[in-house]
Amino acid sequence: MKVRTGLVIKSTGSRYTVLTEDSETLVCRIRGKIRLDGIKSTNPVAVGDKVGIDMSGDDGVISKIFPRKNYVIRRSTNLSKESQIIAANVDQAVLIVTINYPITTRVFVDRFITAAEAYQIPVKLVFNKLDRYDEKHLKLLKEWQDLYEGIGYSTLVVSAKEGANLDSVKELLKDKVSVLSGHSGVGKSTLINKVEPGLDLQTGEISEQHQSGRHTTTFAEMHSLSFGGYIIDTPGIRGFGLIHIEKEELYHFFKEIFEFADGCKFNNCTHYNEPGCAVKDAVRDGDIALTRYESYLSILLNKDEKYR
Ligand SMILES: Nc1nc2c(ncn2[C@@H]2O[C@H](COP(=O)(O)OP(=O)(O)O)[C@@H](O)[C@H]2O)c(=O)[nH]1
Ligand SMILES: [Mg+2]
Ligand SMILES: [Zn+2]
Repeated sequence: MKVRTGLVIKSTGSRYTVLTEDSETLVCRIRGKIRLDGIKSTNPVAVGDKVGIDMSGDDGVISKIFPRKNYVIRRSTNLSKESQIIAANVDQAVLIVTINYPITTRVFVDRFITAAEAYQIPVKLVFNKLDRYDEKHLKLLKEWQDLYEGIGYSTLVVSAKEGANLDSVKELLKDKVSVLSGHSGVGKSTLINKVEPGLDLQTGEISEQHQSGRHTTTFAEMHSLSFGGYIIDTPGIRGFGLIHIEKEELYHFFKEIFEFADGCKFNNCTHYNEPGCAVKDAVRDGDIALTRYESYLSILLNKDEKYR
């Protein structure tokens, strides 16, 4: 029996497009149930997976998933408790942020960062729509950049529409597997098209609303970049789900909070209402940004369960 290996670049739930080692594109099925990493998931194979394909029949059949470096998962939108693997073997998570048109909230950004930290995937922030900002927005933009750069996240400011700073985006993406996320309308597709014109992704459609409906499942697709690397576009997926993080562990994924937590009186401090909390002291002294602490509390106390 002939066995080949390849990279899953597209998944529709029942059919998987695999780019083989010799650069052939095959549409494959899965045989039976493949379970991996003990995850109960609606899709055992995800974009980014390296797989073994059994070529004995007419179709290629995925018979093996190679161990994953990491994976991104989210809760299903349907009522079942199953989760969906969005992508595997990701090198970095790029969040497209707009100060306005539409507004991206701090909590959204911080939730994204927290999840990426938990997945051990490096985060990069790309602020888009520079061309639309007035003085007030530019001031906010500077504040956001200073805050996140200060914590250790690199940022870029671009205008996908006007083509400003696209070289830096290319440099960021070159030779890496990047998951691109951000609210609907922030310009993900526009940016990808500008960086890789051959892709010709749909823009300006409010298709995400439709796609994230209760009964539809969305699947990521991986696009190969001519200058090296891959982008994983995640239509309908606004952020990462925040699952598998214990409350006591949450602060590990807020880098600057983690640094101060050593000084807390109790070693199981959740930095909420415990006495002798060095984190709260640091917030009061301005050493930890209030917005970051608010995001931390909002996740800790599960204030916005509705978030997806
Ligand atoms: N002014 C301005 N508009 C942009 C920019 N990037 C994208 N847009 C517009 O924002 C809308 C949503 O863009 P799209 O790429 O579809 O966003 P997506 O939902 O994140 O994929 C479209 O009308 C784009 O033309 C930008 O840099 N400046
Ligand atoms: Mg889009
Ligand atoms: Zn504390």
